Amino acid sequence: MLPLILVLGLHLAGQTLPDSSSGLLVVRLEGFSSEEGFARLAVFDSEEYWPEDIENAVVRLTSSIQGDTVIMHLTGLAAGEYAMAAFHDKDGDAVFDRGLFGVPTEDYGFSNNARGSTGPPDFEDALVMFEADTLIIEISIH
Ligand SMILES: [Ca+2]
Repeated sequence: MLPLILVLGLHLAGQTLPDSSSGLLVVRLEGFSSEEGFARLAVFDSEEYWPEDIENAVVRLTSSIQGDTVIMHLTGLAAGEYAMAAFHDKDGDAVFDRGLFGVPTEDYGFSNNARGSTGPPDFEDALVMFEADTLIIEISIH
């Protein structure tokens, strides 16, 4: 076994050490009611734009939907605290749609599965710590 361990050790030593942006963020969105349209995710590092000003999100991801679950992978995100908002863009117009009195007409969810009492949850309640490692987040869409 010793030679194998030695070879493995040398191999690891030759790799680039992880830096602050080498982590992998995996976001599992579940609970889609149909495969219509797209799943959209926005990652925020500032309360200023939370949660609907997605033009100013750090990262925006879009995926087609198969079954009731979507898994998104994100690399290159700097370590830090982030809050995520996701929604089911059923009509594919890239807008989180609302009906009368601002009531959402598309399903949505937030990191930590945070819920607000009368509106979106507080930014702090949805914050997750992302470090230079793999982080798996699950968000229920409803
Ligand atoms: Ca829409």
